[in-house]
Amino acid sequence: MALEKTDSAEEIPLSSVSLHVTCRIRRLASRDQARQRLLHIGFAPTAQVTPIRRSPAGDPTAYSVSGAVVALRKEQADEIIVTVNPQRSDTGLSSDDDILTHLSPHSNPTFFCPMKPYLFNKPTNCTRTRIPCSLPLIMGSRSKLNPKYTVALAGNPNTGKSALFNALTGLNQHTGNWPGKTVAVAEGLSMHNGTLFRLIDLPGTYSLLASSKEEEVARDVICFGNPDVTVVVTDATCLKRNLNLVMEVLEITSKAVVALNLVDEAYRKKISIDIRGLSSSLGVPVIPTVARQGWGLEKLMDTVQAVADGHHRQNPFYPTYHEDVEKVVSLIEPWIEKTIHGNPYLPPARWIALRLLDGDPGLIEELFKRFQKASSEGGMSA
Ligand SMILES: Nc1nc2c(ncn2[C@@H]2O[C@H](COP(=O)(O)OP(=O)(O)OP(=O)(O)O)[C@@H](O)[C@H]2O)c(=O)[nH]1
Ligand SMILES: [Mg+2]
Repeated sequence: MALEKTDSAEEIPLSSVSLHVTCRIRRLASRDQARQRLLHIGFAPTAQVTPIRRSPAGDPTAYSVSGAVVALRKEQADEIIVTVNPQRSDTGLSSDDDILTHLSPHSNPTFFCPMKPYLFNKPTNCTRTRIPCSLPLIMGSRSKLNPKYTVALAGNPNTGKSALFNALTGLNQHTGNWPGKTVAVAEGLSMHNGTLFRLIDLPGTYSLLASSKEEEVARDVICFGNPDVTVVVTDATCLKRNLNLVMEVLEITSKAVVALNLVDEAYRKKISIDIRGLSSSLGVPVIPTVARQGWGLEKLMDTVQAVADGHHRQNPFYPTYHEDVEKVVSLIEPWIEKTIHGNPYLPPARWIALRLLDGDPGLIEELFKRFQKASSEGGMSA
């Protein structure tokens, strides 16, 4: 059914919008986890969406949203309330300025990417040293070498985590099942400026509110693995949807670095990004990279090392929530603080308080297990 709307203010479900008609999301009718999931995959209020393909059976439909293509079932699209904007056509690019302006209301909303494309093909001066490839690397336990720092590579699916991991570790890597889960995770070693790093290539995740086994593994490493540095690998061509995970990670650890990957693609699509502004808004370093070419990796590892050594002043962005939420958090946070007693393998008390309010059953179960383990090992007060 072709949709011929002239009143752009009329709210309709996304499922009723015709193919190739661009619309803007007004609100989500779904609640709780279904709502969170839609937000995490880019269906956020104010985002532009274009239905681009429908399966022969009529369901699901592929949508271009926040610079990516995502398939939704009709019942999910029914819950997304949109208005059709007949003037604008979707370019497939995200309006990252919305979120960046939100992050820093005083920052300049014009964006620039200072790189020139020829730079991406230039070989970089490599100071990493190759390590003998016969190292027995199985989740660290049998490694004869003692890496000084553990670095987790996190990020949305397809942002180039494995490309980055391969470029940094070469053949010095091993893939094994994560303990207790049938999910393959690769880890490897990389020597940089004389310091040995253990890198973990995590499965892609949109959020720490995990909804698959892969996402649970990524969540467990970031939340409970106490990595020395978490590198969040983001896709510069659809930054907006990637920033959700960045902000979730910043709530857990200040020892984070953002790798702004795929800047070659962003340049090709004429997307410009104010990297310095982004870094100052997030309060952590943002390093542009082209993992496939190995471009920017020296600077990335220099920065990772500086953060791990504590030589980089981090001032991460912490979101504040509605005053009712903040009131409850302020009531339970001191109790949690007293209970976890600075245990490094448990996330900060504020984060735990917020997750208890979220009510994600999988995460609460995991937290409970960790609490029990930590208290049986004597790491917590009563
Ligand atoms: N143009 C370009 N392509 C890249 C870059 N980094 C990675 N890629 C490509 O992007 C695709 C996905 O890269 P992966 O490294 O597999 O992404 P990933 O984040 O590990 O993906 P998942 O593990 O599935 O979450 C591959 O085809 C890479 O070659 C980059 O900087 N520029
Ligand atoms: Mg990968």
